[in-house]
Amino acid sequence: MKAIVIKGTGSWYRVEELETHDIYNCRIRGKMRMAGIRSTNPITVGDIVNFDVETSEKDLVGVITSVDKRRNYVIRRAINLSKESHIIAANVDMAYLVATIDFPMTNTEFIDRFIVSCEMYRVPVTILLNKIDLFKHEDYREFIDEFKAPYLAAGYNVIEVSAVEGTNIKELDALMSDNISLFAGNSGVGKSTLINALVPGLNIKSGEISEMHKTGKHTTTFSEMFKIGDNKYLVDTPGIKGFGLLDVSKEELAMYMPDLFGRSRECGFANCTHTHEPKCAVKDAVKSGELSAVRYDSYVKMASDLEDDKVNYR
Ligand SMILES: Nc1nc2c(ncn2[C@@H]2O[C@H](COP(=O)(O)OP(=O)(O)OP(=O)(O)O)[C@@H](O)[C@H]2O)c(=O)[nH]1
Ligand SMILES: [Mg+2]
Ligand SMILES: [Zn+2]
Repeated sequence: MKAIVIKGTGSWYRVEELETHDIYNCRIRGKMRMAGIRSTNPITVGDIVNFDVETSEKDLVGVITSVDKRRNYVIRRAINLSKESHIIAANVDMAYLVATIDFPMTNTEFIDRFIVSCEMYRVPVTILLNKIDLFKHEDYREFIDEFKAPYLAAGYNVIEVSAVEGTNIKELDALMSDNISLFAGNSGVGKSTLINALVPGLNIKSGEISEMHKTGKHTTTFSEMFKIGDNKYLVDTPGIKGFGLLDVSKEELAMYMPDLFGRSRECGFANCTHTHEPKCAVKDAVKSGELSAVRYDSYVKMASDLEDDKVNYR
């Protein structure tokens, strides 16, 4: 039988059978490893799995025997220096990166790392700028527009939303015709609150922001998929502190930043790394203001981290 994984806690997986839509609790048979991926979790939310039913008096239970090939996935280095990865979700139609300009403040390098990783595994990304209700005063407008500009220029959609006041929630809902929408970002940015706003009556747990540190408290602890229509799912994920890149070399990095890459064709050297070389069209574009210095700074930091491979996690 075939099912889609809707929650995984490491030892148990909650799956939905594809035809009957019955929910089964499954274990995995022995040690299962995905070919080529060293991961802390061999099976993730969004995976399509094959399973055998086991007889049980109470619940529907089963044993997962294999995982179908993934169309794409969102993956990050499990922790700094580790060669192991953590797969956040598989078969994702849109990754919504939830960011906030304050309470907590989302670091732009974190955003850029997340986007690069999504580009690598062909996951489309949209940025949601949440808690916009806190920044209504006109004094914030310029800052918000400056924050958004590099991403809009790179071709990403950036939507200002408020989960609390409902700003642009209808518009967001209209975009969710896709199969699986993932919500990711730092703890406390409002991923769970946004999902609650999109799905009235769902009432998943959301948490407070720490007064002291203006950061979230890691309220959501496991990724979980919520069905909101026929083949339409939202995935809530635990807040992530940093994002470590995997499987990308310094030479390849620019390929995954479309705004930079577009300029690199005019660089003087074919193998230009856009750092120390003369006649670099990327650096020229930053100087003239045509390319965002924020994105370029992230590129330089990521490239140097990839080089020494010591601190590739921010
Ligand atoms: N003012 C305001 N507060 C919000 C908004 N969205 C969420 N919050 C608040 O931010 C806090 C954290 O929200 P959560 O939804 O738990 O954040 P999360 O991203 O799911 O956090 P983790 O599960 O820890 O990763 C809660 O107190 C929410 O009420 C918003 O649009 N505006
Ligand atoms: Mg949450
Ligand atoms: Zn260059």
